[in-house]
Amino acid sequence: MEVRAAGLGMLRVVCLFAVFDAVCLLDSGMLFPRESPSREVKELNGLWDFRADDSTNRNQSFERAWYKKRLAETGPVIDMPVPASYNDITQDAALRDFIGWVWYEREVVVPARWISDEGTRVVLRVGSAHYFSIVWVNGVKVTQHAGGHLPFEVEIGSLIRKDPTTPCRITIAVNNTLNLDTLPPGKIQYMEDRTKYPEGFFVQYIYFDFFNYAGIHRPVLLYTTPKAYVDDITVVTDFLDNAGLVKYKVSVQGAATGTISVTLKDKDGRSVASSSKPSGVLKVEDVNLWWPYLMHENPGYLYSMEVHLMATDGRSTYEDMYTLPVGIRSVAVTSTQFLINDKPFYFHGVNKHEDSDIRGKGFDWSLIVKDFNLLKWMGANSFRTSHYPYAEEILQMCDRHGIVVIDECPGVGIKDIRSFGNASLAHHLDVMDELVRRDKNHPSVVMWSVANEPASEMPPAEFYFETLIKHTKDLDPTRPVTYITDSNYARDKGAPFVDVICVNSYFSWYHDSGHLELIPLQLNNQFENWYGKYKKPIIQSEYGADAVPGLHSDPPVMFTEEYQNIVLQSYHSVFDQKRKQYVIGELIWNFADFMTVQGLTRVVGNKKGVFTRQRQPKRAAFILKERYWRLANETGRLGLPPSNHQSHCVQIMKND
Ligand code: BDP
Repeated sequence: MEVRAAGLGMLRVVCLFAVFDAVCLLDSGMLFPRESPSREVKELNGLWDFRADDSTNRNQSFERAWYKKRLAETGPVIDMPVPASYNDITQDAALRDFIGWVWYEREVVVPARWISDEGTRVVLRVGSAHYFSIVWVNGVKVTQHAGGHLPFEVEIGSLIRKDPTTPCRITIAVNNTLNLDTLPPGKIQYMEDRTKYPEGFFVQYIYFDFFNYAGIHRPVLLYTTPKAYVDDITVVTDFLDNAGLVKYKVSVQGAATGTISVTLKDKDGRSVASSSKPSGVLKVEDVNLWWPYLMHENPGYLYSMEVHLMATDGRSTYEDMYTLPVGIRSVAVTSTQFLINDKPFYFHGVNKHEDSDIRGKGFDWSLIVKDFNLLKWMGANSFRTSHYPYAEEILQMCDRHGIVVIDECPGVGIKDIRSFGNASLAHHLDVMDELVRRDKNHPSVVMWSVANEPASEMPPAEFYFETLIKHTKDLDPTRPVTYITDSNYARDKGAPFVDVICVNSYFSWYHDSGHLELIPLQLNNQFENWYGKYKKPIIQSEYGADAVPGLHSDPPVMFTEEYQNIVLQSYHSVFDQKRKQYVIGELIWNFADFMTVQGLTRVVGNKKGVFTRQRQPKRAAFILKERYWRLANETGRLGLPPSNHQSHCVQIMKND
C-alpha cells in the first residue's frame, strides 16, 4: 500500500470522523434481516391470494372493507407469486395495465414459541411494494408506506398474541397510482370526451421510460429479535498507512441499560479488533482494504462485525447478536478524479433496470446471479441503480464482488414545475432518509444520485437541488452526491451543488438522428463546456442507441446492431481523450433491453441493451467487453486477459 504523508492522512481521518455523527441522525434502523443465534427469519414468498379492485371509482375494496375478512370471501381471487410484478403473470391486458388498488393476502403459521415468548419481537417486513401500501394483520391496520423501492416493517407480536388460536392473516393493499408529489411523479387524467372514451376512462401519465410495474416486488418476511435488540449499526471506514479504521455506532432499543461487545473478524474468522463500547473506532493492523473488481487481485474483501448485546429491562435479560459485513475503504473526489483508497478509479460500467420477462420487477436470484456473471464477463466494474434503489441483496452481491455502485433514488421524471413544490421536496427528503438509512453501510455504494434528468433548467430547481443535496450530505458527509442531468450546461440550476457532473446524451439518436459523424464534435463540446464551467469531474452517465437484435445494415442505419456499435465506438474515441483529463467514467445505456409503456418509439420496449431482455449478447456486448478489459488493464492494477473457457463436455441429443 502506498504510504501517505502521515500528517495529511491523519487530518483526513480526523475530518471524516468528526462528521460521523451526522450519519447517525436517523435513529431508527433498517438493518437487513439476518439469522443469528438470537434471530429467526421466516420467508413468506410463494403464492398469495390476489384480487384487483377494478370498480369504476377504484375504491369499492375500501367501501366494502376487504381487509376485514378473507379475501376469497370478498369475490374471486387468483394465485399471485410473491415476489413479482403482477402485470405480466396473467393473459389479461386489463391487469397488465391496471392502475389502482390490488390486494394480496396470505395466512401464515407463526411458530408457537414466537407467540408464547413475550420476550420475542415479531417483525413483518416488506422488501418493497410499488407504490403505496397498507398492511393489515387479522383485519387490524398495522402500517402504511409511500414509495415503491424501499423496505418497510412493523412489529406485530402483540397483535398475534391477542388470539393465538387464529391463523395470522396478512393483507397488503398496493396502489400504483403516481401523482405530481410521488417519486417518480406521474399524473392521472380523466378523459371527458364521451365520443371517444367511456365514463370513468382515465390515463396514468408518467415521465419516465420504463414500464410502471407494480405489486410486491421483493421478499416479504417475518423475523424475530429479542425485546431488547440491536436496532441499528453505522460504520464509517478509512485507513492510515496500513491500519484500517472502522468508526462505528450501535443503537439499541428496548432497554435502558445493557452491555455491548463488538468484534471485527477477518474472512478466516480471526478476531482483528474488538471493543466493549456502543461506539468507537476499531483499528485493524495490516488491513485488507475493500477494492473494486479488476482494481486488485482480491476485490470485495469483507470483514464481519459481530455485535453482541446483553440487556435487561428490569424483569428479564435479553441477548441479541447481529453480524454486519464491513468493507474498509475510502472515497474522495478531486476536480479531475474519483479516488477509491486514494487511487484513481475509472467507472467502466452499465446502467441497469430491475426488469425481466414474466416477473417484471420481481426479485429473482437466478436473474441476479446471471447479471453478475455477465457484468464480470464483460469486465464492468460498476453500475448505476437507474432509476430507483435496487434490492438490498443486489448491493450485498456488489459488496462481495467489488462492483462499485452509484445509488440512485426514484427521483426520475421530475418534469412538471408542480413537482418542485414543497410537498414533493418533503417527500424527496424522506426518501433520501430511507435510502441512506438502508444503504449507508455498503462499501460498494460510493455516491448518491438524487435524481435523473429533472427539468433542472426550471427556476425552482435551484432551491430544490440545493436543499436536497445539502440534506443528503448532512445525512452522509462521507460520500459524494450527484444528480444525472440532460440539461444544457449553461442553463442547469443544480450543477453548482453536485460533487460530480453526470451527463446523459444521445447524439445521433434523439438529436441529429442518423448523423453518426457528428458524435465526436458534439461530445467533445459537451465535455469541454461542462468542465469549463464547473471544474468538476464528469461521468458520461448514459449514452447508447436502440438495436433490434439480428437487424443488420451496412452502411449502418438506426435500430441495427451496426448503428449501435458505431455510436458506442464514436463515444469511446472521445472518452479515450477526455479520460486523460477529467472524464472519470462511462456507463452504457443500457445493460439489457427492458419493458416500457407502448408508444411510437418503442418496439416492445427499449432496445438500447447490449444484452437482450433474455440476457443474450448483441454485438455491442462484445465491443464493450473488449474495451472494458482493456480499460481494466490500463486503469486498474491488474494485467488480466478475459478468460475464454472452452467446455470439454457437451450434451448430445440422440436421434435414433
Ligand atoms: C434517458 C433516460 C432513460 C431512457 C433513455 C432512452 O434517462 O431512462 O430510457 O433516455 O430514451 O434520457 O433510452
